[in-house]
Amino acid sequence: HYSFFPGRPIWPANRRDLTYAFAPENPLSDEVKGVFARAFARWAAVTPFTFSAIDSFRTADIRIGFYAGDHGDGEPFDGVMGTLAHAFSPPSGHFHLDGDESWVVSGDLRSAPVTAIDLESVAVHEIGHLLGLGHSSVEESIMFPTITSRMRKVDLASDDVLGIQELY
Ligand code: TQI
Ligand code: ZN
Ligand code: ZN
Repeated sequence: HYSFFPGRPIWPANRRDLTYAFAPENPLSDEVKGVFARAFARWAAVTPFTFSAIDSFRTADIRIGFYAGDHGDGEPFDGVMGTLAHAFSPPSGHFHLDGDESWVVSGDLRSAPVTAIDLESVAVHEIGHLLGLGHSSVEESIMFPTITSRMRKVDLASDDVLGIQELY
């Protein structure tokens, strides 16, 4: 079953068209940007939200960056494996990914390195957190707190949809 953050924080009712931007210090390929666009689209399909990429990192609602190790928010990343990414509860919009991971953007996960992590799977999970979902006890759920290397799980389960539709 789905859960929420303590105090049930959500994006306020006048914030449904959210913008996102990538940290200017690590330019990303269009392919990587496309992965995030697809991940946002999965949530947009079942919520009142729209998500648009903009150039201005400073003014975007959701700010996405890849960082290695200590990156100034008190939650340092830990190198390969371990913590992969973190996102903060609404309406913070901070979405950080561990720059030391072997992120897989496309292609065959079976031929990827043993430590490869599917970027879209992690992005869909973290966007759930950005919107206010905590972890779920349902194994099929995107918000179930287990991901293994070379695993791909990108489709929202009915538990994820019920949870987000209770919030919005
Ligand atoms: N990052 C954790 C996560 O996103 C950070 C975290 C731990 C967290 N407890 C939390 C965030 C409670 C919000 C609320 O869950 S992670 C998974 C999963 C991670 C973990 O790098 O460990 C995924 C990133 F769910 F599989 F464990 C992506 Cl999909
Ligand atoms: Zn961080
Ligand atoms: Zn999580």
